[in-house]
Amino acid sequence: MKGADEVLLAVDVQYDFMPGGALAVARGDEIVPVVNRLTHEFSHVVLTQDWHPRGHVSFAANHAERAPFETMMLPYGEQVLWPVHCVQDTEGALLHRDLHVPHARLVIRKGHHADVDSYSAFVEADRTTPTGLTGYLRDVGVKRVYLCGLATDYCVAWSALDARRAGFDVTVIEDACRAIDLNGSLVKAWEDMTAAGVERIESSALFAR
Ligand code: VGL
Ligand code: ZN
Repeated sequence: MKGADEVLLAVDVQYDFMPGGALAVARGDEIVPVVNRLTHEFSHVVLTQDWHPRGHVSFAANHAERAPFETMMLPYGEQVLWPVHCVQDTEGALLHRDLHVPHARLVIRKGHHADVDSYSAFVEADRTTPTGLTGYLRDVGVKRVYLCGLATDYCVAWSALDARRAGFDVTVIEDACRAIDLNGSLVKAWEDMTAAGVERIESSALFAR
């Protein structure tokens, strides 16, 4: 059992990222039992929840003549335009009901500012607005962040990179993640994470210890 200085961050295990969801991640549902097994190994679990207002800038539908998965320049940089997903207080934004994490301490909701996206659980896409997670984790003495969830190449990768920037040791549990994989984003994400010193493991490595 992992102690208080190691946190499991389960990213965006929500219906809109499951097969059939608004922004479906292929085989995203397969991670749920893996994440459930993992949560038993951690006394400290934190969840994230993508949580957008309906008028969110990342939705293609909120821009004239734009289609999902195109990119667009916004004041803070290039933004992928997504199908409408994880709208606050909708069914699609709910955490998967089979996710069993009674002891999760904190749910960080991100992407709630209408004009800024936030893949990262730590810093919004303007690269300046903190979510507060860094402060929380430092305050409670966390040294290493283990990541699982959806999607590997967006919210998991951005969170992993920001966790490194904040000075945490970081491990991504690969078989407890699934990717969107848009225009080579998955290969790029792993290149960036590896270069940043993110450790990459399979969940079996944790159960064997
Ligand atoms: C995500 C795209 C848009 C994710 C969230 O959870 O990876 N991807 N919003
Ligand atoms: Zn989103």
